Amino acid sequence: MTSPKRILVTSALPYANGPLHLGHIAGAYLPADIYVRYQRLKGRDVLYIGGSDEHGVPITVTADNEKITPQAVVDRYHAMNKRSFERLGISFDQYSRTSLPVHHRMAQEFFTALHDRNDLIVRTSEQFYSAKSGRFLPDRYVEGECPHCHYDRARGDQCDKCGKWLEPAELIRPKSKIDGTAPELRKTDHWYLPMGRFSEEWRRWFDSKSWKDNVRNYSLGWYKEGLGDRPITRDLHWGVPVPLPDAKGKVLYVWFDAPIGYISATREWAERTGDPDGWKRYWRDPETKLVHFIGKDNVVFHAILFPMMLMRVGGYVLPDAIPANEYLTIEGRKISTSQNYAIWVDDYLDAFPPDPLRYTIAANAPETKDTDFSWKQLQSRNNDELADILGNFLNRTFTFIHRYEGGQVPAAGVLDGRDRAMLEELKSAPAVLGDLFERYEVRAATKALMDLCRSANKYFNDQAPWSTRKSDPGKCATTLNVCVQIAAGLRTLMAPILPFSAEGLAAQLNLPGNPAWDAAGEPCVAAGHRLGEAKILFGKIEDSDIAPQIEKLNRMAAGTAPSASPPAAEKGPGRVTFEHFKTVDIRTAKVLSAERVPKSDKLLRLQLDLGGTGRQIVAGVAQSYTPEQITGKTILIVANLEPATIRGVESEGMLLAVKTGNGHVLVTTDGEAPPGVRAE
Ligand code: B3M
Ligand code: ZN
Repeated sequence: MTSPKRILVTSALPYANGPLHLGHIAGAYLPADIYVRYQRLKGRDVLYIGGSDEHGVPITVTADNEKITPQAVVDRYHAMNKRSFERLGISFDQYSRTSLPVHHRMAQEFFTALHDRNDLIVRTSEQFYSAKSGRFLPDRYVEGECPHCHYDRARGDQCDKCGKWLEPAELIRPKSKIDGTAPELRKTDHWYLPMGRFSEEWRRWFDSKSWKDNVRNYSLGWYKEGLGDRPITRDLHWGVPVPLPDAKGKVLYVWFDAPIGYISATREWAERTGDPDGWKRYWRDPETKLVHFIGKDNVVFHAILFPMMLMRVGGYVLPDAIPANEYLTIEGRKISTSQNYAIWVDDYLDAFPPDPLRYTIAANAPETKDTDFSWKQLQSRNNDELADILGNFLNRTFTFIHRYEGGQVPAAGVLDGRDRAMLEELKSAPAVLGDLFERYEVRAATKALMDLCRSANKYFNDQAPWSTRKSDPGKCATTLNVCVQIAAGLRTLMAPILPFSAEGLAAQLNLPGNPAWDAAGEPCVAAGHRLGEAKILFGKIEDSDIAPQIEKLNRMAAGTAPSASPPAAEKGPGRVTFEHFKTVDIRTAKVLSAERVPKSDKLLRLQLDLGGTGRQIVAGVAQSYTPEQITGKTILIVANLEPATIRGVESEGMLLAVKTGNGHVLVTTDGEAPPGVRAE
């Protein structure tokens, strides 16, 4: 494979309209980050671009719902998502945003270039207009009766009940969602990209490349339907203004401006790094390899619309690969933000370190079909693979050397066949893994990495240094030396997928500095080298750690969980109505007896008096209260929580406690209160 002169990698720009969930990560971010980290280790000139998509109707809808400005919405979620990516180790060179002036200018330049070459056409259509609010109403701002199934809350563009696509004018008794009035239809002008006109030019380019099946199929599906004329402007107040004098109140369609965001972000990066023209190298030199990482719902925009825009404006590189992923489901269900069913990245990271998630998703990436994430799977991938294979191998090696060799790497003697086979396997690993990364096959690369760890662990077992230490000290020294060479190789080979652990490993190896991919297969640690302190790299994930997460998902599935919102510290869980609050049954309860739940250091099983009736609950306060300390107290519980089985023990309710720096403090009543009384 000839290597490209430089690589420009993009990940889809997430709407700054809500927090990130695991579906986002599996689709467009983790695979891209792994690819980029690998290319950096290869020493390639690679630039990784991302940012927030800050335009589009969903953002104005959120703003209207919360009665804040669209700018406030995007400011909040841009900051939040940028931070979530950092916490997860998604290593953008630039994380930009499309509300920046540099982006508005860039998007307007594109529109003007197409307009000046007569590549756009103007059309008049009818659109709903609210006289009361003095504005045009985008399709999803209008609701009415579906002409097909008579569902009474169909939107202007689609009926959610029967799924049919609608024209706004087809709705029966339409109503504005903003002001409740009956909107009128008004004539309005829009600019269209006549995609049909350019479709053969596009097709020739498309056929000259090799694409993933899903990219090929979605794109050709669109193409065969006829590309037609697509409007690229909208009547909206939020977005990039159309740069024409007769286009007041009109903005560019979000899917026109958003991909240009990749270019503006590169410009922002170039300016920030003191090389204002540097973006041109990446976008205008045909020797750049451009790779778009996206989810499957974004295929046609990246494979057809954006390349066509780039072709017509001219002078830009076109994508070389679009490794689009399928969807990740969670515990067998589709992720849905509108139905509040998801695992939020920040919620995960508040409870667990980033690498186990990166590893689990990478090992099960939805590359060719939808795949499922479950908490049990995270637990077993972490415990059975990261901890018991990789972690175990490293830990055995290091503790052995610290205990018996004073922390210094012993010299290797004569290698036997087993040693040589192991070193051969290490030697071929950079090319094996590298080929898979080059082909965007993260799943297979992750498996190959763990297979190497498995071999290493087995090698340690087979060579049994604990017994050769006495019977054949030379052989023992050789084994340990080989193990350290493998550990040093692993530190580089695992870095794309497990960057945080790779850093931890580098410290334990006492090997600072930037490793090089191609050298990872060669022994590089000198005899006598002093190791750093040995530490456990991967802690175990207990049942009691994932139980609350599973419970949270069950509540989401049952529709009883609070909806997604910024972390409590930033915003609080949001407001509830009094009616809603009244559905939560908070009661006093007296603790009659308590005992520890076997094999758990966090859980207590409590028997409660609820004013004449008994109740059993399981509470995670065992690290702050002994059974003796909690018995006799009057506490507050949520009495109507869905029952759950925690560690095999039935729990019918949840005790209220606050988390402090060093444990939990129970919420109790100020003064005497009988058990079983409802809080109000
Ligand atoms: N914001 C859609 C999405 O988040 C859109 C991607 C833009 S990529 C230029 O799925
Ligand atoms: Zn319908």
